[in-house]
Amino acid sequence: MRVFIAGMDGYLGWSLAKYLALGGHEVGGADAFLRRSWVAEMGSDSAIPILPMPGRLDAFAAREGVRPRFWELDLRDSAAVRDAIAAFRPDAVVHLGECPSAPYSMMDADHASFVQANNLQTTFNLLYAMRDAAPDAHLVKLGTMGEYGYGHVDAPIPEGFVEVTMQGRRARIPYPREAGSWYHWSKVHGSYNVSFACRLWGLRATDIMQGIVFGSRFRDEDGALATRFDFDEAFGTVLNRFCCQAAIGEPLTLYGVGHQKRGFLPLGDSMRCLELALTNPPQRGEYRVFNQFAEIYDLTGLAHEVKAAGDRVGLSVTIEHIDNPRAEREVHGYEAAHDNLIALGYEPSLDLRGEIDRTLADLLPHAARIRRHRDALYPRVTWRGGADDTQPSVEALAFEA
Ligand code: USQ
Repeated sequence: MRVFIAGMDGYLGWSLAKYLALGGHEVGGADAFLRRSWVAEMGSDSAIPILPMPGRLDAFAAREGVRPRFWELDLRDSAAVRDAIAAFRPDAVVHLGECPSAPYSMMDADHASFVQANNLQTTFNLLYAMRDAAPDAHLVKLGTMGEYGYGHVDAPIPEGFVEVTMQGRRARIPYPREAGSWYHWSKVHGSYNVSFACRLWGLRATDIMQGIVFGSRFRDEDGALATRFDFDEAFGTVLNRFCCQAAIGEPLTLYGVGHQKRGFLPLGDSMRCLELALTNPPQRGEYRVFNQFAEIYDLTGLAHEVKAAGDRVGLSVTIEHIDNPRAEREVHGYEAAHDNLIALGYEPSLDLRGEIDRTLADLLPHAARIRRHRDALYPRVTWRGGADDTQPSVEALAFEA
């Protein structure tokens, strides 16, 4: 299968390029390296050193004998995107080219606009390029479990749609979204746009509501092939940040009470799920939704798992509750379905301890690198822009079921 990865230089993008190429797929991709500059803007860097794209491709070709094709282009450039899709003629397009950070989108008006504009524009450019140059291809679009919100409805979250009875009649409607940042809302808007494009032009798409991906790799490999690993407050996600904090003896930063629950999955599970979605495409005109996560964890439980992993290798790890910079529920129930991928053969790996041990082992040789950017571990971006009591409370923000 010929797969085009939009955003091939990122944490997931580079991993997926390797994973699919190793699986015998023909891989092409594009990137403008914006993630590298966003992380630099946050005063940080990848904890694990990464090569520039030509070096990555050379290293992969030398080791594996195949070289993914690469276009250095900005996905906001519609003509460049169309030309690349027309040249590569993909069977599938995976859209990993959005700005994936909630805190980055909450910094100020300019960052809010940037994240939403970037994420909608890149999606439009891919949709139009597919309509014109690859109408039979399958779009795998990264959405997020965060589209649904957390704990505002006391019932399990379904996969995209819900059956309701309205005035005595049955209807299948999109599950009500209740995102918690401008970034997460950009994914909601993207979902509606992709769904409309399927109805309008007969495209086929899978919208992946992915949980929080963690871990440093999906297999053993040498440093030249490493994927990036962020730990700053904007581009590092919670479990990866905890591992970096543990590696340099900084306290694990639990925001608020710390009983937020989220769906998580290791990097290798994310790759496996994406391949399952790709190799089992929907029909022309079909828009489907997969919830993609392995397990739901409570953040306090995760912090204790990282502390225990640190103890196993002689680190002294502490856990600190800090004022929550976000507007979110800190104690809530959370259940969500993830049956669609399991029906396609996904077996969640369920080895949280092993993943954390491996991640810590990968990070410890780079402790000095992380320490150089330790300030980036502490949150400065707040959802309400400061301590203003007149702002709405989390309860007021929540959707009343
Ligand atoms: N949190 C802490 N301490 C930290 C960092 C985060 O307690 O040091 C908390 C946050 O307050 C939040 C939870 O951990 O309650 C998750 O935060 P996160 O930064 O790991 O994840 P989030 O902002 O939700 O976004 C990340 C990715 C995003 C993806 C999403 C999947 O950045 O691209 O869409 O995870 S999900 O969370 O399922 O929506």
